[in-house]
Amino acid sequence: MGAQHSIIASAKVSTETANDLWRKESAKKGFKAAGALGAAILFAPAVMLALPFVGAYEFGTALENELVTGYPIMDGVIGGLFGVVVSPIAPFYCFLVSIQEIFELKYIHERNPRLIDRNYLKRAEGMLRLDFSHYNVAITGCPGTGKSSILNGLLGYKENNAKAATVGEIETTLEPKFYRHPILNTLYLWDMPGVGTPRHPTENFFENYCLGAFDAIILVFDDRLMASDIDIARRARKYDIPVFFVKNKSDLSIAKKIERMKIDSKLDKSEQWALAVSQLTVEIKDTIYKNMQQFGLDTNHLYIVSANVLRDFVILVRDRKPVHEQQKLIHEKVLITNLLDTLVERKDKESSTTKSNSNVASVKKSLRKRSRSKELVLS
Ligand SMILES: Nc1nc2c(ncn2[C@@H]2O[C@H](COP(=O)(O)OP(=O)(O)O)[C@@H](O)[C@H]2O)c(=O)[nH]1
Ligand SMILES: [Mg+2]
Repeated sequence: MGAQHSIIASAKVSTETANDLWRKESAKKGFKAAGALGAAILFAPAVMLALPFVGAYEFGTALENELVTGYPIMDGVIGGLFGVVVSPIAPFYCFLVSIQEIFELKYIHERNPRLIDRNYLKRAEGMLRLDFSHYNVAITGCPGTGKSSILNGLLGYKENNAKAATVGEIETTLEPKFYRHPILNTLYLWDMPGVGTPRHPTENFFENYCLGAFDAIILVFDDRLMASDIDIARRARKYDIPVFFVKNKSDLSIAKKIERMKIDSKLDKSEQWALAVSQLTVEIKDTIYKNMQQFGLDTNHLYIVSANVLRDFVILVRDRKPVHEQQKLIHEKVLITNLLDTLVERKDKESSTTKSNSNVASVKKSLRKRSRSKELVLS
């Protein structure tokens, strides 16, 4: 971990955490709210004073057939009185309008899958050779968090397997590369370069690699969620791409906790493990889960895993061997199940809506070179 930190630091990797980003954005919002309040206080008296005159003018100058009383002067008086009656609510109205405008409340839950059009998909197809007849899942996150290890884990490959993605303490993945799943033939896992490095800055990452064209994104992180992770998750939400938040290296976190527990000799090994897992879960709830809530992200897709445990589990399933209790699974199994369920559901949804010419599914369909009907089944 120490060596890794020094390499990362020397490579000028972005170190802004989700907490830093939250503090920065909260401060900005605070300033904006103060501005909105100031504007409401400053301009409300002017609006209050103007309303009777505006009312009198609007009512008094109406077309003849729209006059209420038939006499412009009488209507003007009614309009003026109406202005007087509604003027007390002017400050509240001003405040609401400014708050809404400033915070852009209308756009908070914006989802716009139509951002992905034919050109976007064509770009993804041309640049990455994305094949839309398969399920494409991008594995992304900061450098060194274990993206390539998670990928190998999902494929059931040990590091020494010739087909495995390269794993290491330095930035090893410089260009996106896909790996076909050996059992689930329709599943392509993409090992993406680390986000937030000088070579791959956060701002352009999502668009440069057309992440909106993928079927799902696995966002891998270690101890902390970073600002770049939030950036990717927010953009993914806009494109309506499901994101799986994967806290990796849980084996290391647990080992550290057990080390601290050693004094308590009354607990046996599996009890110590269970206690450490519960402590880790509480920590994650207080930190990562909270970050996700703060930024309005889907907390249902937060998983605590170890790439090594994930790999061993996939190998057991592949070889049809029983999974023993010693396997020490946390969310490894549920991550796989939920990922596959989400992919299948998404494809089902897309194929049931292919009628509309402009939607993603029909564009993808038209770009497909060949169709396959193999089922995604992990027995
Ligand atoms: N103990 C442990 N080490 C891991 C785990 N995942 C990755 N690593 C190690 O973390 C380092 C970086 O892993 P890598 O997959 O290359 O990270 P990437 O840069 O995000 O692709 C390597 O030394 C891996 O062996 C894990 O779950 N547990
Ligand atoms: Mg890598």
